[in-house]
Amino acid sequence: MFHLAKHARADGPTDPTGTSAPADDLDETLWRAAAAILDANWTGTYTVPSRTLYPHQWSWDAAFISVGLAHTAPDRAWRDLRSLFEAQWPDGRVPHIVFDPNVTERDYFPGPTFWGGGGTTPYPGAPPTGAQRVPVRLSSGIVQPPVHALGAWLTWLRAPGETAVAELRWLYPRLVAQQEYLATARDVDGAGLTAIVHPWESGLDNSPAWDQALAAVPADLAVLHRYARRDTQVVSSTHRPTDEDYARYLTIALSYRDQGYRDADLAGRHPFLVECPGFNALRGAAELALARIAEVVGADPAPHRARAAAITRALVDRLFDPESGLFHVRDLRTGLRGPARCVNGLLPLVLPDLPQAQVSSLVAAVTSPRFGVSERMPVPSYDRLAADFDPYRYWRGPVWFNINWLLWRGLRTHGHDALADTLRTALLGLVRDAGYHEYFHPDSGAGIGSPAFSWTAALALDLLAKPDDLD
Ligand code: 2M8
Repeated sequence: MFHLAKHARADGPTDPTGTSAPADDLDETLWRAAAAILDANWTGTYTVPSRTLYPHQWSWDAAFISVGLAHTAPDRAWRDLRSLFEAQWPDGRVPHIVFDPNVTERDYFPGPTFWGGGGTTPYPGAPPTGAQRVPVRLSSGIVQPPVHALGAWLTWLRAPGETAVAELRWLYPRLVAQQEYLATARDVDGAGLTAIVHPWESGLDNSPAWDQALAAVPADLAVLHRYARRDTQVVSSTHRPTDEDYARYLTIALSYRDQGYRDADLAGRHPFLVECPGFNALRGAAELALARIAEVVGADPAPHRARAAAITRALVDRLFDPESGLFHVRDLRTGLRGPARCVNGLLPLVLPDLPQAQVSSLVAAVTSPRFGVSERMPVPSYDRLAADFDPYRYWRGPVWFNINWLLWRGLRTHGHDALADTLRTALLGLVRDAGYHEYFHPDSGAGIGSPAFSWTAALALDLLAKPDDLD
């Protein structure tokens, strides 16, 4: 076990002159570089994913970031999570972006005006901000995968103590409300799985997983022309979604917004409703983390364990395809499972009670030519053998650090330690050679996107520390 306490600071920036030393000099260099990125991206109350591309707070980024901060600055990990949950809506949803009022609309699109349809309230029915200056931050109205209970639990494990218990007490009812929202308002088919209402809710925004369901949404370029798309002004358009797909994304978001972000009767009126295996696997993992948190704060862990087991069963029943050996998305508008083999189809590995047949099948996929992990390369975001595998375009081929960190944990959970070690070697090799990029070319390993990306740095800290607990 790595001596985490040596690196943990109560608050403020990580001390670059600290004298504690990880196992070897190379790791110390990597450690300090990662900690420095988290310092540079810290705003005072939370950490931005990237100063240049994502200048607000993102939901699942905050959870991954907390896992890294737990090693270097646990007080900041708790502050980050608190900051996000202070923007939780009354119905329990945790918005996917919480906006910084000091950042202009020009610096990120879609910003608060888009999501607010005028930009004056953080959620329908909220008191106005403006003149009264109600201290709430504006947000988007969609969600991201609920990795926060896991982030909170791992933060507690890595830096336990009285403060951590107090933070868990504050967070626990809010995490429960988040899960409750996803389990009720978003269980559109009543089969025990959450439906996402927008590809961006998956976190794997532009994945081929959504292509089949998206094809039914009109690509209305007039919608696109009403707004100024910013991403392609700062990143090559060959890396980002096509204009047609981006028009579909805006159309879906506007449909949800213009109906007040209501979830009742979604099936009859919303153009995109999909069950995602990655999202639901992480919801199951969140229940298991909540069971552990419940034990610390004096609540009953049993209902959380029961819910996790029910999610695992529903995933296997509804989203596993015995022919491909992977989990696939299900389009609730047609009832069809999507054909694309995507990395979200591997994520149920994070569930400890996944039946052995599915575990074996997913492990075989991780080592197959389609996803083929080696000491040189982690798992790509999409099937390498697919005709439309694209090494540059967002989530359609490149390697992402957060997904691989989750798979690393999943492999260890199921006792595949040697394969997990191979994956860890590959991940650390990537950042050693290329730096803490947002994502990586799946053949050359070259860094792409933001060069100082928070979750890459945060999760590399966790890999470097190699904690031996997997609770
Ligand atoms: C990417 O998503 C945002 C929209 O939410 C974007 O492309 O502008 C995704 O990679 C998402 O998973 C991530 O949370 C976000 C911020 O890092 O960037």
